[in-house]
Amino acid sequence: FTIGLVTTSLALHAPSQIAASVKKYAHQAGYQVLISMIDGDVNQSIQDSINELKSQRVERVIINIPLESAEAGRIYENNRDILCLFLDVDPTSPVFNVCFNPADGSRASVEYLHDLGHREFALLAGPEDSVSSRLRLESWQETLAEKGIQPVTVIHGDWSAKSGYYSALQILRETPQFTAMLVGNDQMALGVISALHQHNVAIPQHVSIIGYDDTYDSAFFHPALTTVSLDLDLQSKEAVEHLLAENPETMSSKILPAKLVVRNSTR
Ligand code: IPT
Repeated sequence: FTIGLVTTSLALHAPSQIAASVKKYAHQAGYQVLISMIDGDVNQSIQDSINELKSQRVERVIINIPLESAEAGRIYENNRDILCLFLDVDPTSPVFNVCFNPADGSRASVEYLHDLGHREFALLAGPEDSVSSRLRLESWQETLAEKGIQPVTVIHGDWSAKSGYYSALQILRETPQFTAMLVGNDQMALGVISALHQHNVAIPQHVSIIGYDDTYDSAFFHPALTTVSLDLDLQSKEAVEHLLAENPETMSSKILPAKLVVRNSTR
């Protein structure tokens, strides 16, 4: 038996960790995994990938591509002959999904920094076309607004360390009056740390940083990164289990919690 995984770029840490875990749990259940990676024009290529998997007799597919609910619904409608489970949609979307709560960890990050006395926040979100990036950003902004705080700046990277590096340089140049930075993922946070070190901005003495993901490397950044931990291995396990359930039609979606892990990049 074979299940399919349609995934966004495996050059990114989180999706590659998910792919490794999906393989592991599928193998344990006696299934092979066919992986189709999409990097570029998402809308056409997802259907191409699904068609390719169908031609190899794959009937159950995990989709780890950021999709707004309407797009995900369209993919579901156009592929009623197979079972699609989504990993990167709004968890309240009606499509079958296993996703993280986008609000709990984001809210906890703001609360934690606010309790430490921070009032000047720079926000470095992920790409504008990613639903998870958008939901994390909205939750940061909502929590800050409840405290009467307007962020010093909001900018978008592309999830890569390189974009984190250049975004941090831009923020230092244009709006240097921040004491805390919320970053949409750990890879961008890695680039931010590098840029701040180069400009002799001490972390956490001058600036506190919180990332998002807690991928395997994040505890070994310098300083060890405070971040919102997503249990990607658990997400993959739940996804494989749900997808292979006896009667998947009766299976409901599942929302997984995300929690703040405090290390040395905040104070
Ligand atoms: C999400 C990661 O948090 C982010 O770092 C980036 O890798 C992104 O995936 C790529 O799409 S995790 C996803 C399951 C919401």
